[in-house]
Amino acid sequence: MNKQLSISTLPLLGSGVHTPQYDLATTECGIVHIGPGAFHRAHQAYYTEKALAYGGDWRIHGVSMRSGTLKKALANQDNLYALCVVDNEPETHVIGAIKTLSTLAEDRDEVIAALASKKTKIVTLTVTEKGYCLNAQGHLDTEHADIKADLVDPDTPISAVGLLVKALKLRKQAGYADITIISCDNVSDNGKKLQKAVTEFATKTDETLGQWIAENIAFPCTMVDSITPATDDSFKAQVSTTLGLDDNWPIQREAFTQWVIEDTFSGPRPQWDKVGVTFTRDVSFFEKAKLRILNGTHSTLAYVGTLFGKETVYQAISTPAIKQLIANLLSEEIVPSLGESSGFDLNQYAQDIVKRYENQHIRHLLSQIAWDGSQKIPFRLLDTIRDNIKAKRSINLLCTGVAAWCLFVNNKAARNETITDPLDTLLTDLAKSVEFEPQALAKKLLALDTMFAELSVNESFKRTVLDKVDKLLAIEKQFAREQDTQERVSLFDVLKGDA
Ligand code: CS2
Repeated sequence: MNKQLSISTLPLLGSGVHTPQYDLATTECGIVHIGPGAFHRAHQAYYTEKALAYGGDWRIHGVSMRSGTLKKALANQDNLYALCVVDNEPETHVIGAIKTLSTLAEDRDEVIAALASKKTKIVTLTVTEKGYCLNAQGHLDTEHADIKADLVDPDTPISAVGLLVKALKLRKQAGYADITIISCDNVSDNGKKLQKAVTEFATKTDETLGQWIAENIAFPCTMVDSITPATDDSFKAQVSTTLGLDDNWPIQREAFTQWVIEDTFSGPRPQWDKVGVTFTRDVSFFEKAKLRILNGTHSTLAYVGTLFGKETVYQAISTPAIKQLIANLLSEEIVPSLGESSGFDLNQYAQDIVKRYENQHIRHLLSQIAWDGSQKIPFRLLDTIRDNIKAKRSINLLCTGVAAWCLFVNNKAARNETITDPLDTLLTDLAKSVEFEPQALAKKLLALDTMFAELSVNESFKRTVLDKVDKLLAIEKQFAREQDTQERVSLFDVLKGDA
């Protein structure tokens, strides 16, 4: 029976395990992170862990907006956890950067005090696309239930935006403007959109607060990247063996990791620059390239791969017909949408990302990437479609991902399976209303202007998606009949044609 990972059992770890290189007993928090999920613990917490070796009170106070699961899981291990790099050259790091974990519902006063504290100089967020409560135009969705509730009662916020405004109101009263708020989510222009949402919300409650935030608080844009599959029991068991200690919630990720941050701060920061973080004046090209090339192909793999019976990214990209589709989607439609940027070899960047998908050590479930499609697809595929329509380039393969999502929704609903998406009830009801007829459902989904905005009335776009729905259904039946077809048939040849 293993002992539990904790500060007191760290000395039992073998020399091959990287352990905190700063004093866990005396190093205080300087960062509050909202949404300490697997990606935060694999990415920002890793960089901060390494930067802590260069000094400063930069440990993290993690705040879960709803679930108390993480706080409970790490409570008896001093919030330490193992981060395992699963690649050709594996590594194991014990991360101590997270000093405190709170849950907003249970620890509201503690959370507000941490956000308002003079010691806190940075707030980072990974609340996923849906956590920003934005509408299809990228503005604060004042019709969102959480935003409406917070506007009625701004002193007991339940949304991330409302919580930030509450904290900034206290900081304005105390004169603590030296804080930077950093979105670390896959949202285009993430810092700008967060700043707009926060200032719009603040102005509705107190015009001078909105103005103070706009004039004093920096919301830098970022690009974040590292493939971080969910933790499963077999990985947990493997970590216990590796460490010789039990860890209730270890994290795994690929070796590749990248963090690009716009260099506009309204206060101090950890020495992230010393541990590989890139600071730059303009993040937009990095962010657009990653969102479209990686996340756009990820979502396409998730829905097309699931349709053809694949379970993981590796299985999907290892299927010749699907790999060719992704290669053509990149070369014919996504990379051309990005234009040129000096010193940035987009074709090599795209090839490197496909190579990352072929990492046999990573079991990245398509079902995980398929979550929240109504929130992800606008950033990952629809913006690229808009640019290609404007430039009169093909959108056939981009629309294939949208069509595959329509079929994904239909199949989940028909099997009475939960669709992990903020619009789950609406999506399921729409599928039922057309008795799971794919074409009829696709037409109803494409009419959702909260997701498709002006594309919901673009006849050419809708015709193209409906054409891909038909073609995917036909080829799905052929693949089901003849398993080996997946080796021979060129999905690209089937799907490249215009409607
Ligand atoms: C994935 C991302 O789950 C998903 O939607 O596409 O989490 C992806 O793994 C990361 O953005 C990679 O940096």
